[in-house]
Amino acid sequence: MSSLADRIGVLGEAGPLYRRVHDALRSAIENSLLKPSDALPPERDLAADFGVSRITIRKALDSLVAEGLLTRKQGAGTFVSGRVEKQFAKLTSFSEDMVSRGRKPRSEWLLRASGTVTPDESLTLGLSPGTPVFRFHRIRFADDQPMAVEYSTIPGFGLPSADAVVDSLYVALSDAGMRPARALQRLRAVLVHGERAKMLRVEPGAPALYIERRGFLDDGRVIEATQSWYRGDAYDFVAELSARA
Ligand code: 16G
Repeated sequence: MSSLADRIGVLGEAGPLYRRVHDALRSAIENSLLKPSDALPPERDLAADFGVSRITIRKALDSLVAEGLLTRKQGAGTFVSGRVEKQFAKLTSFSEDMVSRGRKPRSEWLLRASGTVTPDESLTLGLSPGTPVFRFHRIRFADDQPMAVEYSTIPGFGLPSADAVVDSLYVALSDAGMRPARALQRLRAVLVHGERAKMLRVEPGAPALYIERRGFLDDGRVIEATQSWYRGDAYDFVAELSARA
């Protein structure tokens, strides 16, 4: 099999050597020559293949790790991290986000059930305690990589039944004429432990983004309350900011 350096071709001619290796690997990732979760060859092989020193390779990899394109796993090596960029201002679903990036969305069900509003939820959803709701707890995957653990609560009036949600919650809500028209979102950095770390396939204590979304219908009713724990190494939120008020 041809080496990675062979497949990448010649390095650029301008700038420091480590930068040229960095740029070559970066475009290999951008052009899907290297795919999410792919392991990179060991540093000494890369050095031999590119005809540069190991220090140069190490420096190039360090900067790609700092940019979030590569991830180092202790004892296992260096991998393409498969980050996904999310436009923060767009009200899209997980499935849509993944498909638009050429990834295949998939979910593992933890819970799909009907119940009634808890006192805590009644504030978030603006419903009286005891009102019927549906609960959907899922591990969300892009291809075979776990991206998020997500707990959604939908008021009973939003869906015909819990089984209405098959692959995408937003498809089921659209079918019922209940897709949120706008949403409020709050996020913060957290560390994940225990079961949640296991489900995301990260080390206990790894960083994650905790996001709460409250989705509203045009008439102002809350149609969705979702808590998500996104893997810190898998998601980039991009927001467009304007200086105009
Ligand atoms: C996203 C939303 C979540 C929504 C889900 C629906 C964020 C932070 N959260 O994960 O609120 O319930 O998409 O996805 O973007 P689905 O239609 O693929 O089930």
